[in-house]
Amino acid sequence: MRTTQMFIPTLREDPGEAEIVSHRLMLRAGMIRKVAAGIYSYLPLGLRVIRKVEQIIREEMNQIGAQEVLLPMLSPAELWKETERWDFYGKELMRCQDRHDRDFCLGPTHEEIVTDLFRREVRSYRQLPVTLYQIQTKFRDEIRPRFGLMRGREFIMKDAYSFDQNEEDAQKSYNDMYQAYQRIFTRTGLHFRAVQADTGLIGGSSSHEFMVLANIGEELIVFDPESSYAANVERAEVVTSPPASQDEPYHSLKKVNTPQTKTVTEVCQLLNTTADHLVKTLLYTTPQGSIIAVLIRGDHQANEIKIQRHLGIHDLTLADSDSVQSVTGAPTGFSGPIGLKNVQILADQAVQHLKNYIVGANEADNHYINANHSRDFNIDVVGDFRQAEAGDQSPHSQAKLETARGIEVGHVFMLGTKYSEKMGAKFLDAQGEEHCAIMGCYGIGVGRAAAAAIEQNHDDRGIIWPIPIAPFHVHLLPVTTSEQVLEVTQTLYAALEHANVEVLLDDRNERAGVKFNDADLIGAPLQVIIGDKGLKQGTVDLKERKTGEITKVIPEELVKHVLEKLS
Ligand code: 9G3
Repeated sequence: MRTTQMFIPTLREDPGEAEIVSHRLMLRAGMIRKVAAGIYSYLPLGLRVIRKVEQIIREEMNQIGAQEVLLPMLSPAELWKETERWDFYGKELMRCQDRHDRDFCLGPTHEEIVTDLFRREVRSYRQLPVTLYQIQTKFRDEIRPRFGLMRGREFIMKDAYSFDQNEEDAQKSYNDMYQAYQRIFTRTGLHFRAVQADTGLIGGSSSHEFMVLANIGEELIVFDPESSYAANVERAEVVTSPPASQDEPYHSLKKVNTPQTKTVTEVCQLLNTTADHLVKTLLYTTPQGSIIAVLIRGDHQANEIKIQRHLGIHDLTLADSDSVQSVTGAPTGFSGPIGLKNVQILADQAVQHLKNYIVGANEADNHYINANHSRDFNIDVVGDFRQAEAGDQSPHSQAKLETARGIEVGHVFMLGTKYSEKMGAKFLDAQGEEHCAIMGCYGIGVGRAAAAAIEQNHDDRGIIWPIPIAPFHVHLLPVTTSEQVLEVTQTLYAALEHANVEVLLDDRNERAGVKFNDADLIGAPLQVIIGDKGLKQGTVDLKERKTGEITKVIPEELVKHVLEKLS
């Protein structure tokens, strides 16, 4: 391709709205443009990368016998009502009506559609197993779309669904997919790790997330440096250590004045103690409008996913200040479990082992010291409600867990019969008996994988594409318009194309510096610089984008060198 024939609107300046490297560089390199919040157009260069990622995915999906389909972008409400997800998902599910006032949503995922397809078409165990996949644009009306393709509202997903006749086969489908994902992310050149993940409210037994390790990652993972154990913090189970001071006597409850202390740190400073002697009382509003309290040790972080999973609900939100005031009679920052009426009290297991701790007094500017559960108030449920953190005991070895940040680019779920039961997706076995199909579902964020590749492969000049997903392999850069330069450029361009090398020829009438800057920004793994000085010696410069290393080669041998470097 020639630059003059291609729509590559590069930007010299950093776009202000871009908070992360991949977003900034995709905008600057002319790969994407924003249309509305979380909604982007893919320009030619961006689309080439997307297509490369998709191609790798297709090859690996086909390899394990998954078959490509294309399901509709609009889903009829009826199917979502069958699984009760029409009401379960709130505003994130983008709803609309057709001209007959029939309800639809923009497909955020396709379990309902594919399960409906299965129940209509599959009768017999002889038609199993079947795994269907698609690469399609999804829509989720995220509250805070940001980071470009990383968290868009409209995004390209590869989603796959497996149907099996028994657990054993279903596990095989899951494992095949897991292995395919390993190959896909390895082939795309990403540095990633598969971690145990939360199955959320979807339920089911196994789930793994494929995390690209990067500091801007929104997911926190914990891993055991001495075993293969790695898990999303949301899922990571917390192993409780036995209580330290069992025989400390109970002291009497005492209210103390703690003016202007709203944070754990401030209270601890004032009372001259440490956060592990304090218990936070977090008040949450359930979707039904009731308030629950969750007690968490002061130095621990609540894990809302774990709390939601325990309650079997989805939309748990921290209570607003009005609700806090009406339930506790005090402003936020002074909530406590003592005297709370009609509020279910959950406590993290670490709280169970505490004695004589500090809690809010449900009164402005006051806390209690020497609070003790059972004596001063009752806990309704004890459970694992906190986030795992670095330094926690590994559940799989004697080691302490470490944390890392990751970008979730893939997710595999064992679904079991959750959808097939609700929707009646059944088949007949060899004895003529009916069974629900056992399902798995599997997703890859295509645009997110491309963005993640940039997060891991860039420098301060621009993108450094891994070869398998680079929009072009070679960027040809003639630096003058002399006859000799133009002639050699033409010959090399033709020779590279002939050798099936994907080459971008910067044929613009621009200064060398402008071309170099754009080439480094766009990030083709190889650059070929053709200048008069070199040609006098009979050579052109073959430059590696990643290392900056330059090899002087004679034009006749350029293709050979390029092919060597690309292989
Ligand atoms: C919704 C909305 C948002 C959602 C979902 C449904 C996440 C939803 C989970 C999944 C599970 C798997 C197939 C590919 C692999 C992942 N956000 N999930 O189901 F209606 Cl608004 O998507 N789906």
